[in-house]
Amino acid sequence: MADSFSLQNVLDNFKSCLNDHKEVCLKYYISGWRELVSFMNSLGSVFAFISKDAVNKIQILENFLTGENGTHYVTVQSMVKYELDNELVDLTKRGSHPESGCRTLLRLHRALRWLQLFLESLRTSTEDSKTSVMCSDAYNASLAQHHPWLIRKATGMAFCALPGRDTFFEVLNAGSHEEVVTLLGEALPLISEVYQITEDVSPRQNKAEEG
Ligand code: 1Q0
Repeated sequence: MADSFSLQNVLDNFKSCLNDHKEVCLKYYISGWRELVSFMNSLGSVFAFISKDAVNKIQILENFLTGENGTHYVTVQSMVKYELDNELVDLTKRGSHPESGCRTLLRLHRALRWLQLFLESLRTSTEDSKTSVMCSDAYNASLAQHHPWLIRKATGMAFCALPGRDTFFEVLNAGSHEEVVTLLGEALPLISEVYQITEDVSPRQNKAEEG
């Protein structure tokens, strides 16, 4: 993880994510998320409950990657195949494999959809756009449908604590507003491609989603 957040670091990780076979490398996927979490941490403690959950999920994937079966966890594709072939994915949370790579990845994958929507609206926003509105619109169109009422309420309150658009652009640490917009324009196709390739990985993965 870098010492301080920069949008460029996020971009670099998602750029490195896809290998020559268009497979998603878990190592860079994880690093990309770590960067994003470090950014979220800089926004204040009101986001701590989100950050904690994200770090927990990132850590689960990292433990698989560095664990004894790590060679199966190099790409999302190999992980899904390995876990499904070996019946390591539970259909219910109370099963014997509650924290499989597949279920953990799916939570982050849904969050990546939120990110994609949020960044796109940030990129096309105008001076009077509100980050909290952009953020919650993106959330309602993605993650919210998977979250219970309490989480939705807590998340909605956290969004209200987001800095305004100007400050937000500054914390992104990527130069002038124009430069940020350019960089967002470069980052978005990469994030979208990683999202889409993960989405297409396995029709069986969706069946395993609640496991
Ligand atoms: C900048 C504002 C950050 C807003 C983050 C939006 C996502 C809201 C997610 C709310 C999660 C609430 C905590 C608990 C959720 C879990 O119940 C849920 C399900 O897990 P489980 O094990 O119970 O089935 N977990 C999830 O859905 C995973 C959520 C992961 C969220 C990861 C968010 C990381 C955010 C990064 C900041 C991005 C900054 C954007 C701008 C950067 C520009 C490049």
